[in-house]
Amino acid sequence: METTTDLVQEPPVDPVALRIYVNGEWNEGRGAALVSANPSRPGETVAHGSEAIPSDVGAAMAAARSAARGWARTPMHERGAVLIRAAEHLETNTEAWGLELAREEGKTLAEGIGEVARAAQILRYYGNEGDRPVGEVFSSPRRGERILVARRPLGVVGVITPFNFPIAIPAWKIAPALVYGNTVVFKPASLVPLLAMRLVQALDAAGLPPGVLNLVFGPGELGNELLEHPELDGVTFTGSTRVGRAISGKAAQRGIPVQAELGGKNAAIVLADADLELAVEQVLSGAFRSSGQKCTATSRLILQEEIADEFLERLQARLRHWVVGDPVDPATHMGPVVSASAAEEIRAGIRTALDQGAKLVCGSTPDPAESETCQAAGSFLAPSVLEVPAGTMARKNTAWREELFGPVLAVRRAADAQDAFDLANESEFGLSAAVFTQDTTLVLAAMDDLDVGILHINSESAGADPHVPFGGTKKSGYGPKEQGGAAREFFTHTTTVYLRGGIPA
Ligand code: UN1
Repeated sequence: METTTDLVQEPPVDPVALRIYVNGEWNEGRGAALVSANPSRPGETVAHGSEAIPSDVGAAMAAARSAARGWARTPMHERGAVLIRAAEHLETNTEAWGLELAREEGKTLAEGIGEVARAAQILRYYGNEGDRPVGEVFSSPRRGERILVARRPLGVVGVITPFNFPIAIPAWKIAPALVYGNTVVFKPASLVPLLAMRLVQALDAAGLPPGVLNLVFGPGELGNELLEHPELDGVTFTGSTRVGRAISGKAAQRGIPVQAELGGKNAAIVLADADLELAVEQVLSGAFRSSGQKCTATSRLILQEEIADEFLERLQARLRHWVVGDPVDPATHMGPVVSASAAEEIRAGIRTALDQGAKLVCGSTPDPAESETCQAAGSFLAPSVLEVPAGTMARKNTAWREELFGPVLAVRRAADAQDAFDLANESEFGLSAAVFTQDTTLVLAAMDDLDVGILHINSESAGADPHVPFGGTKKSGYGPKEQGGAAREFFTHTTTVYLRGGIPA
């Protein structure tokens, strides 16, 4: 692995002022100070402002409620037109906001720019929803009658999002919420308020009526305030399984629908007949892009015994030239994780895994001073590969079992394809998996056997297109899936209409 020693010198950028957005107005928060810090450069502030206070949530909910009927009655094509205009704003600002994203979250500049472009693509996809079918028509057993299944919005929806895709995940929740006629109160992760504000600014500039979308910054308690608010009609969340389960429990108690997209412990399975060069490339990308901070990241690698040694050698050879450094340097493959405390937790996970018998193939030792990366302190980690030896303790190893949410890949060996699929299913999570093989019979077996919501054949475990369902099984999700037609299942409910003319048939 290589590290960039000198940080790229750029002109100093003034921190951006953060504002909350309630009922179409931008205001300073009245709560605690909120600082968006650059994880690559200790002490550098990307944006600052103040959190909202509980009464702002009340005001946001009231605004969302009073805007709800008018917005629901606005033709879907008009609602979509706002999203398309917002997409244009994102496209105009892709480079600038992509840079802000890299500075705020720590993913590389290319990934940051790619994410802003992806958010625009999501807005465009939902912006065209008015051109697609919106319900169903059934025949009736009675003369002179048709039965329609129409869709109606839920009403006021809470949107709670994580740090790791600061603009794409908000876009893929807010765009369907709005196009299907809901109004929204949005609480993003406090680590990435700037990109959340950029998305709301784009929608505001696109002409969204006041109250349809509201943005509040704040800690988990503010999320609770939102969840407990009597006007809330549904909540969509992406984040940890622990928080997601608590939110789902609260939503169930209140009897409101919940969509929770949670953790992953995604396996890449490399079978003996795979193209190893392709598989190495894809595993590297799946495991270490965005510093492994994706719910879809490859965090387990299952190698068929025959090719295991060769695969690990090739992986190590590539990692020797993997550049860890400032994400705005074009030479960098991997930036920091989102904060120094996140890095410390991941190091602790590596330490536990090693104590439990895992072997470090390459990467971060638990002690930053001994680590391979010269920037090991703070938020930087080396891409780390740990082999978990076979045995009764293997399934309990932390690196194999727990979502560490960092650049850590746990490896095990499998005797054959069936053994590999069984190992992949040996997880409480079921989000995505990747299988590398050229044998269609094995692909069909993988489709039958692997208990996941997303299966990649010969491509990395991460990635998602806006027009197809996204989400997992087991501990990885709860409630309807996201994206594509699946999003409609969550953001609308059906009204079955028995329709007759006014004159007896
Ligand atoms: C991707 O794999 O590109 O939180 C998207 C996450 C997921 C999104 C993954 N909801 O990482």
